[in-house]
Amino acid sequence: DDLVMLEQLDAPLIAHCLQKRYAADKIYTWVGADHSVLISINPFKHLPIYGQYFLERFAAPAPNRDVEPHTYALARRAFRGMMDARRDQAILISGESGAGKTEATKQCLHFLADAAGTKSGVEQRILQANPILEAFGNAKTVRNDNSSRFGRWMEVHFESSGRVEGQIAGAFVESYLLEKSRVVAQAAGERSFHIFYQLCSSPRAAGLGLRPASEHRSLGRAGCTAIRGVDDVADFEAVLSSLAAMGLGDDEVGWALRLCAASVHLCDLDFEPCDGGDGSRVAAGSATPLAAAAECLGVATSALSAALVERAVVVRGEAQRIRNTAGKAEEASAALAKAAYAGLFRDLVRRINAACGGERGRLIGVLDIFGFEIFEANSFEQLCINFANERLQRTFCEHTFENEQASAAPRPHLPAQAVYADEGIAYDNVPYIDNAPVLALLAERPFGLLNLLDEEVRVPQGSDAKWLEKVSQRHADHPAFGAPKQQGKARRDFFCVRHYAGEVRYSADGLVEKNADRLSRGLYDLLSGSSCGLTRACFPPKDDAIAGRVRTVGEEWRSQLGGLMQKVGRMSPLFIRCVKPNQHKRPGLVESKATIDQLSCAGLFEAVRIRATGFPFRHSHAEFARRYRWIA
Ligand code: AOV
Ligand code: MG
Repeated sequence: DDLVMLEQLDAPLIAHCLQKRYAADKIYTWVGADHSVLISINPFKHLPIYGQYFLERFAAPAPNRDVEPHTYALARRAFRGMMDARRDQAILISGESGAGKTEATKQCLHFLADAAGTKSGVEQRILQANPILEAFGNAKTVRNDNSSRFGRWMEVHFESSGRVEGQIAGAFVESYLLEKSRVVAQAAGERSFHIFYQLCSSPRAAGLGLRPASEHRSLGRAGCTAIRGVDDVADFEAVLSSLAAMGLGDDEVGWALRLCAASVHLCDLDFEPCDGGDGSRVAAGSATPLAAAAECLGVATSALSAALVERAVVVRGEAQRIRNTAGKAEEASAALAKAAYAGLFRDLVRRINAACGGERGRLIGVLDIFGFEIFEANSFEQLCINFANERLQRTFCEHTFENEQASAAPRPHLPAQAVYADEGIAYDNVPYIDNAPVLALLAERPFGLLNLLDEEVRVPQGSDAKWLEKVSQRHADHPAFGAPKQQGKARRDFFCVRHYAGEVRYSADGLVEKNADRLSRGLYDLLSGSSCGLTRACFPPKDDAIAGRVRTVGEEWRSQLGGLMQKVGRMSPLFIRCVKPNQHKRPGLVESKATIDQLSCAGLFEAVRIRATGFPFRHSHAEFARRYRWIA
């Protein structure tokens, strides 16, 4: 059950052991006796190891027996750590797309809700938040039928004193980087967010002017509207009941669905050039979606079409309106669709927090972030996602290698070697791969790729090509950077980053625009002038006076992630390292090379060795005496 117990600690043996366990349906394995690192290998089938019986079994493990590896066991360890050591705990879940992070998150939350439930039922609401987040934030990708297209940090707060000590007090969820471009278009074989297909297959569709998903451009063009084994109709019912549980009334649910429908209609609009091509208008054939979109947004049809075919600019201090070409009008329409949906998502998260409220006492946080991604075409989204995974990997390194080899209680100021030397223990340092250089390449001020991309948003006439030129010069010799190569006549807009989990080829095309994420003032004002109060509340009127420097998407994300990592740094971390055994979502199949690559990229082989050679428990004499004196 624990890799550290192996007699030999070489990579092939470790991999062999995991493979054998997997074949016997033992998908979980500990790394180290302190049970703070758990490996999970996606079974791609339902295993009878969850649910009430197992929740109870893991909540009260038999005395004098080693605890079996399980997500429940790790969650219990977090709970005990919080109660006994009185320290906040962070469960950090990582792994590539489709490896099982979201499932592990749900299992941990389920355990906590069950182990520390209350009479108020707040733990039920916390669990009910999940169907909503998944419907609005998950989608089918080629990697995963239920891929999280946003990152989330979920805090469960516990009462820290009195008779109710240890009971759940509330929860808080923060969401990151919703991939809103998916609202408009998807890669072949992928879907937009689940909610759209659920809505289109429900009786409510007709009332919103929606037809079957395949007939809408933003839902059907990628050639995939149904997922095998997924019942959109039933899932929709679950979402509706979860929304009700969060306290949304019928009018609010109706509003949320109208915003979804508006996004769909906006993407169905066609524009045709007029007046010699300088201007454009909504094509005659698009009258129906135009009217439907306007109605769903609560704005006049004429106001909507005007906001799409014209934009306001300030020339020499004077506001002027210039006309959009058909192409620009289409972009405006897509931008509006994305903004409406993103505003809705933000609002739903806010409502979930209001319903689960109660930030007090101690907490256990669970981080379920989009996994490391390598697609055919990698863009801004992947750059941000992979950056986050690098940061997470860094935290793992710090915790496992540097803390192990460096400081640890009771003498945090001393490197571990010094402690070992002091105690007369012989110890060899284990070398490991440090991903600090990649992180520096991506985001070290002032010349990191993302930092320079922010600059490019601000300089006049900034462009993808100029940015690429700059970074290629600046980082030509960086070991983790691959500058674009001329390939025949092909455009040189690709560059490579050697991430800890593999080399990724990114396209520079569109990076600046995606980072800027500008919604024109006219479109924003359209939303904030909606006749629907709920929409207005999502897009409060902007005051020109306070509209200062706008943050880029990358900056916002880095600051969120930085804040999170700081918070996590003050907590005791626990890690679930999810592994995807094959790319075909098939049970029982382990593709050795890819699996070993994941283990090795995640630094797990070194982690096993370090934990076996090191001494993870380092109590002070006083602590030891307090804890174990009763034995004597
Ligand atoms: P992810 O969260 O790591 O990917 P998920 O947790 O969504 O991956 O898992 C992908 C799929 O694998 C699930 O929908 C299940 O079908 C299956 N699966 C995962 N864990 C288990 C388990 N313990 N038991 C049974 N089936 C499982 V992404 O969100 O794409 O990075 O962005
Ligand atoms: Mg996920």
